[in-house]
Amino acid sequence: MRLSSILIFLTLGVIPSQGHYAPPIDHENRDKQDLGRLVEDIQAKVFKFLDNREAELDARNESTQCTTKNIVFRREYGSLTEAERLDYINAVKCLQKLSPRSPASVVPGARSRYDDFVAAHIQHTLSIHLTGNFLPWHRWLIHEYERALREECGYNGYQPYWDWPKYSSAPEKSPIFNGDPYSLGGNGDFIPHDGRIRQSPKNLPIAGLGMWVPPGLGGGFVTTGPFANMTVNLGPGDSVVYNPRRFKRDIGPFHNTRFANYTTILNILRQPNIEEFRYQVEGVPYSSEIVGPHIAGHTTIGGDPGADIYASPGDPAFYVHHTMVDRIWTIDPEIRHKKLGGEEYGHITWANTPPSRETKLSDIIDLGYASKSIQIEHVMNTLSGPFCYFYL
Ligand SMILES: *[C@@H]1O[C@H](CO)[C@@H](O)[C@H](O)[C@H]1NC(C)=O
Ligand SMILES: *[C@@H]1O[C@H](CO)[C@@H](O)[C@H](O)[C@H]1NC(C)=O
Ligand SMILES: *[C@@H]1O[C@H](CO)[C@@H](O)[C@H](O)[C@H]1NC(C)=O
Ligand SMILES: [Cu+2]
Repeated sequence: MRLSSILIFLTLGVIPSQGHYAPPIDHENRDKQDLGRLVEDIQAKVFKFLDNREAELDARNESTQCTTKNIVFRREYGSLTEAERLDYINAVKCLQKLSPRSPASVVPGARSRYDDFVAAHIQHTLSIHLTGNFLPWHRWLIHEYERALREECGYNGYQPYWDWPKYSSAPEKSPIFNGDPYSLGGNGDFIPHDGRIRQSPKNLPIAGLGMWVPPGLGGGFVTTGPFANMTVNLGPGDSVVYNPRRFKRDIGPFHNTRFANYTTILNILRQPNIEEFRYQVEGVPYSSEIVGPHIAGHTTIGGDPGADIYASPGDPAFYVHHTMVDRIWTIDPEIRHKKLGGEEYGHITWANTPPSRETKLSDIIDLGYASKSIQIEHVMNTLSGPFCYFYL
C-alpha cells in the first residue's frame, strides 16, 4: 500500500467533531481537532506529491533523490522514547565538547563546536530576523546543526521539535523542560521577580520599542536535568568575547498559552499568503498584543541566553523551538515553496530598518564557521535539493 493511501485512510477515519446536535465544545479543543485534521491532510498531500513525482520520473526513466523510501521524519520531542531522547541529549553534549572551527580572531569566546552555531546566529542577528531570509536561514541552521549531531557526534535520529500548544498550560512540566534525565534541562530555580521589557536590538527605531514580557516561574540558574549548571560562553547581546556564566531559564505558561496555542497555529496555517503567514508567526515587532509564536517561544524559555535575541541558540531548547517554526512553515501546503514575502519583513534589514532592498532567492545563507553556505532557493522545499525530510 502506498504511504499516501495509508495517510488518506487515516485522515478519512477521523470522526468529525461537529454535528448539528453536538453539544457545545470549547474552542481550543475544537481547534486542536481541526488542526490535527489539517496536519494529516497536509501529510497526505506530501506523500501524494512524492508518489506522483516518482511515478512521473519512473515513466521517463529518471530518478529523484527524495522518495517515500528515504524520506526522514522529525518528531515531537515527547514522542521520542527515553533512549532516543538520551541519544539526542548526548549528541548535543558531544557537540559542546568538540573544538570550535571559528578562529579566535572572529569569535574569541567560542570554546566548542556548539558555539560555532551560536556565533553564526549572533553575528547575523540583524540580517536574519524580520527579513526575507528569516525562515530559510533558520531552516538551514537547524539542518546543519542536525547534520553535525549526526556526523560529528554519532546521533542516529533527527532533530525533534517542540509542539508549543501541546504543553502550553504548563511548559515547565513538559518532557522538554521538566528537568528529568530525558529533558533538555529544567526551569531555572524560582526567584520572585517582575516582568521585563524586551527591547529591539540596538534600539532600532521600529514600532513599539519595548514589549512587556510577564515573569515566568523560574528566573534563576538551571540546576536539574542533563544541562544543569551548563556554562554559556557567548553573549549577552552581540558580544562574542569569552564570557562564561551559568545558564538561566524563566519558563512559564503566560506567553505560551496566549500566543502559541492550538487556535494560534490553526489560524496561521489558514493564512492565504506568505505575508499574512509571516505577520502571524513573527508578530508585530515589540507590540505586546500581536506577539506571534516565534517570539512567544523565546519568551516562554526566557532567561539567559534563551531570551537573548542574539545569543538564544546558547540554550539547547532553541533548536526544538525553531524546528517547530520550520514545521509550521513546512506544513503549509500552499505557500511553502513559493516566495519569501512579508512586505516589510521581506527585505535584507530588520523589519526593513534602515530601508533596504528585498531579499532575493539567489541570496546566500551564511552560517559563518558553523557550516557551509547555500542559496536561499535551495532550501525552500524540504523534499528536494539537500533535503528529504518532513514532520510527523
Ligand atoms: C533506464 O536507465 C538505466 C540507467 O540509466 C538504463 O540502464 C536502462 O536501460 C534504462 N531503461 C530504459 C527502459 O530505458
Ligand atoms: C549544580 O550547581 C548546584 C549549586 O552549585 C549544585 O548544588 C548542584 O549539585 C549542581 N548540579 C549538578 C548536576 O552539577
Ligand atoms: C489563543 O491564541 C489566540 C490567537 O493567537 C488568541 O487570540 C487567544 O486569546 C489565545 N487563547 C488564550 C486562552 O489565551
Ligand atoms: Cu534567530
